[in-house]
Amino acid sequence: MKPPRALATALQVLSFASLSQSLLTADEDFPPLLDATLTDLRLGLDNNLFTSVDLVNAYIDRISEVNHVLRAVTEINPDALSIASERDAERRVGIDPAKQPLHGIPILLKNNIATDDEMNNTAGSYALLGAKVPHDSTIASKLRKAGAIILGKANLSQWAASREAVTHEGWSAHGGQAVGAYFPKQNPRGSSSGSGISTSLGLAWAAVGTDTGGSILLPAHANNVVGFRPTVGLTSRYLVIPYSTRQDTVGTLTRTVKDAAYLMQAMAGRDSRDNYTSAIPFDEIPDYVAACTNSGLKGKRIGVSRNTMATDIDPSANTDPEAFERALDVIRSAGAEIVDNVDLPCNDFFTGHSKKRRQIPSANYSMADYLDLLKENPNNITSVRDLRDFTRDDPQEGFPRFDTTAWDTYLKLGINDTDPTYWSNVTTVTEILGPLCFTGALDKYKLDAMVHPTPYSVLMAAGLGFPVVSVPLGRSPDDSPIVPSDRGNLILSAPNGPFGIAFSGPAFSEETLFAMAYDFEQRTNVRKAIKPFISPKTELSHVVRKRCLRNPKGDCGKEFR
Ligand SMILES: *[C@@H]1O[C@H](CO)[C@@H](O)[C@H](O)[C@H]1NC(C)=O
Ligand SMILES: *[C@@H]1O[C@H](CO)[C@@H](O)[C@H](O)[C@H]1NC(C)=O
Ligand SMILES: *[C@@H]1O[C@H](CO)[C@@H](O)[C@H](O)[C@H]1NC(C)=O
Ligand SMILES: *[C@@H]1O[C@H](CO)[C@@H](O)[C@H](O)[C@H]1NC(C)=O
Ligand SMILES: *[C@@H]1O[C@H](CO)[C@@H](O)[C@H](O)[C@H]1NC(C)=O
Ligand SMILES: CC(=O)N[C@H]1CO[C@H](CO)[C@@H](O)[C@@H]1O
Ligand SMILES: CC(=O)N[C@H]1CO[C@H](CO)[C@@H](O)[C@@H]1O
Repeated sequence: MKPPRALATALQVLSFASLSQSLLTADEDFPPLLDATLTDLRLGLDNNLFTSVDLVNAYIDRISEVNHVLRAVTEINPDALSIASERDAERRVGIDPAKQPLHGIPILLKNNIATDDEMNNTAGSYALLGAKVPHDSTIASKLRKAGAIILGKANLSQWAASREAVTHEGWSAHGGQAVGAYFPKQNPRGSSSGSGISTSLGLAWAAVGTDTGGSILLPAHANNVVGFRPTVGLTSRYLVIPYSTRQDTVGTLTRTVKDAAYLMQAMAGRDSRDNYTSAIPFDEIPDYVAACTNSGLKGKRIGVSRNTMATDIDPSANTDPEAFERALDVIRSAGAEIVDNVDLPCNDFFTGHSKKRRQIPSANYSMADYLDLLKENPNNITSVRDLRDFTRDDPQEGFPRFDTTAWDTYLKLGINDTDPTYWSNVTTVTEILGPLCFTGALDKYKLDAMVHPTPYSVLMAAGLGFPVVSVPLGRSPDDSPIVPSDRGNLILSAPNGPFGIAFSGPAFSEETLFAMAYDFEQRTNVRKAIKPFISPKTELSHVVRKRCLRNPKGDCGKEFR
């Protein structure tokens, strides 16, 4: 039987369209780099629509378009293009994307995660410029094994915010002042500032950050990206410039929850050179990517602590109480139970007169241990005292406008973790925050997690070393006030300022956090609706077109004829 005439014409048009598509590549075939996910990039690479060299070129062009304003990236890996062309050659021979999902994918590292290559690892200082590590940090080496291309280093609040008592967020002596892209002079929050900005604008597929007390969560919140802060010990800190051994954790800034799962999967695991990783309770890291399903919230019990949200923990916070209530409705409609008004009796621990006590857990600097590992150390820096002295003496370090008050305090107290009172103080603190507060509440109310506007999730997790994931929730309305930062010439909140919502759980509950965060993200999907006011224009189509015009006979195939 012949198909009716109209249908036949439609079929003809269809097949003509797909035929012309296979002959001609259109700009729309390339994933827009502002939002490209790992799946988008994998598909394009694995189908030869573009190469890793194209990707690296596109990202370098995008960085150079905006970096003079945003100062998000401090160094580009001089070897990035040659590594990309090695990955391209490997892909032509054949790779197993299931085994190496990050194969040929460019990422940025916060400039405190060391690589044994041409790049510096300075935490944004001149003190460590030119210093050399004996080999890659464990994180960098795991990422390379997963096939990733380390594209460059991202700016940060200098020394991950351990230099000044009140930090200039996003500023480092060597990297300059990083700013966010959602309103002019936006405080990008810190300390993984460049990692948040770069990820949000598609200057790389994703970025790695570190979190001691909000350093992944707050930049994720302010820059409209997903921030994943794993349990301290899930990722190795070996050859990562430390702030506090007890609190530091290496995590991710990505545009989607599933991309965080891919990146965490590549980074998590035990490492004999960081004994905190021996606390990992499973022999094999759970499948975080598989945990990302559309029923991740179903049947979960999730607590909300109103007394935590009433504290002055972070008055800045571009938060919107109505958006948060709507989020609770989304969570309920996904089949989770919200257990409201959970009492967290430790809130005053973080505020008012007892504020000082929260410094106890951070008092140890393992800085000396890190410095001791350096193969080359041009300024002979071996201790926090040397760092403080160098910083005060070298005019490039911006002292005294940028001070050294946090170091001064620790040096004056003279305490470290060999002090007999250190560990008993830590035990006291974790008891107050844990059984008497957060973990106590999880047990008492039988909760899987708690949910709060992101800034309210920071301190408890930091004190306990627990995991948190922050997901974009909204933007401040056009009539919201313009609030300056208390440090630097920056704006803390203003119209269009993004904010996030955070799920917090007990130690090593990452798999459950991924499930809940993914489900929530799929139901709300707000990131793409929030637009930066400045954004690079270079796309993969431009780079591929340029390559094909230059060398039409190369491996261009039928593109852009
Ligand atoms: C690292 O620092 C050295 C010393 O200042 C500099 O010469 C070099 O260009 C830097 N490396 C990169 C990749 O920027
Ligand atoms: C790591 O080593 C320190 C100091 O030796 C010790 O106090 C701590 O309990 C160890 N951590 C783990 C997770 O084994
Ligand atoms: C560092 O120490 C070496 C060896 O003692 C010395 O030659 C060099 O001048 C010192 N560098 C600085 C900047 O003090
Ligand atoms: C650590 O503290 C102890 C006791 O307060 C002190 O004797 C020791 O010198 C300190 N060590 C370091 C590396 O500062
Ligand atoms: C432990 O706490 C006591 C009392 O608050 C304080 O005097 C001491 O300096 C603390 N020790 C350390 C290592 O933080
Ligand atoms: C790659 C890049 O643009 N680096 C810049 C980082 O910031 C410093 C100081 O502002 C500039 O000198 C670098 O060129
Ligand atoms: C400066 C300082 O106190 N460093 C100590 C931090 O903790 C490590 C052990 O984790 C000690 O070896 C350092 O001496």
